[in-house]
Amino acid sequence: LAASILVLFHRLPAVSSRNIEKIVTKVLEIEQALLIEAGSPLREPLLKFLIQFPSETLGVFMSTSHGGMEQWCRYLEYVVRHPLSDSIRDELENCGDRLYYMLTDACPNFATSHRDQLHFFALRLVLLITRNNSTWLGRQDNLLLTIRNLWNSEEFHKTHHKCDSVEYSHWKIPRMVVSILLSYFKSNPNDISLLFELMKAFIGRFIPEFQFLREFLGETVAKSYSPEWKRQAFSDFVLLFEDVSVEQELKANILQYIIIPSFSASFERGEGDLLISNMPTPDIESPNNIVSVFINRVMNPDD
Ligand SMILES: *[C@@H]1O[C@H](CO)[C@@H](O)[C@H](O)[C@H]1NC(C)=O
Ligand SMILES: CC(=O)N[C@H]1CO[C@H](CO)[C@@H](O)[C@@H]1O
Repeated sequence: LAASILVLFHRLPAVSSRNIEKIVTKVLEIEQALLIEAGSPLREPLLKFLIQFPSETLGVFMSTSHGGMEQWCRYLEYVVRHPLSDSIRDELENCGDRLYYMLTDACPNFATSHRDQLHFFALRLVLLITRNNSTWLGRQDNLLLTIRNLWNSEEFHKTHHKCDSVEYSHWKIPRMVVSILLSYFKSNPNDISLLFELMKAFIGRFIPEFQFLREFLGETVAKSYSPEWKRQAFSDFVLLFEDVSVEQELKANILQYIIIPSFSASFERGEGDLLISNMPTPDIESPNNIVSVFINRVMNPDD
């Protein structure tokens, strides 16, 4: 019965956006009372109603009162992933600032008890948007910088290396962050330092696996990136190698996961000369010859 009432809802002009909060609250209460969620018969009728009011819907779901509530988050994720929800997805792309506020605690009104969930939820939404639109994050400077800083903070790595300090449902956060940043990198492959930073995923013990990152490095970077890109990556690596503030393990990972596989793939394909030097005679020692750079600056850095 409740489902048929909802089916009617999106046909009734009198039911307006002002009722969104009440209706959603009611439906989620019913689901909770009946202990049904994924298979609930109310989900789709409610969705058909909500997609008519994308901005009001997102306003309610990302509001200070509901933004960090798990059941609301799960329902919105269902909506955002649904094939009928183009209107919501388009509107969500306009919410970059809102997502930024949610991630940076710039909304003091959010209950602190919901803070972790709010961060998780904001990252989840960013991930869903980037999966759908690979260029979107490149236009969200603040958001991108915040997520990148999060990944580069020691605190983040300390927290997520221990499963007892993170709620079970938040174990996926490192993988979500890497996935978001990698998707940005794929559209901005000249941001080599970002790819280097992502090699922190292989330091220590994160709970999630980063198989997709390994595959990207092995298949895409090593096998399809140009010799010019690889030369640039190498010279960026040499600079980073000489920076004593960068931890050894990160340097080792960049070498192991990016530089060596990339160079090996090029050598196998006979691109060796292009890679080694852009000079016409690659065997002459020159600062541009990466073999001599490697020997002089990486293997014998004290000379
Ligand atoms: C993706 O995002 C960009 C930047 O926000 C926007 O201009 C573009 O229209 C979006 N593309 C699609 C297919 O939604
Ligand atoms: C532009 C784009 O890729 N849109 C897709 C986003 O994802 C939904 C499904 O989740 C597709 O139906 C859209 O076509």
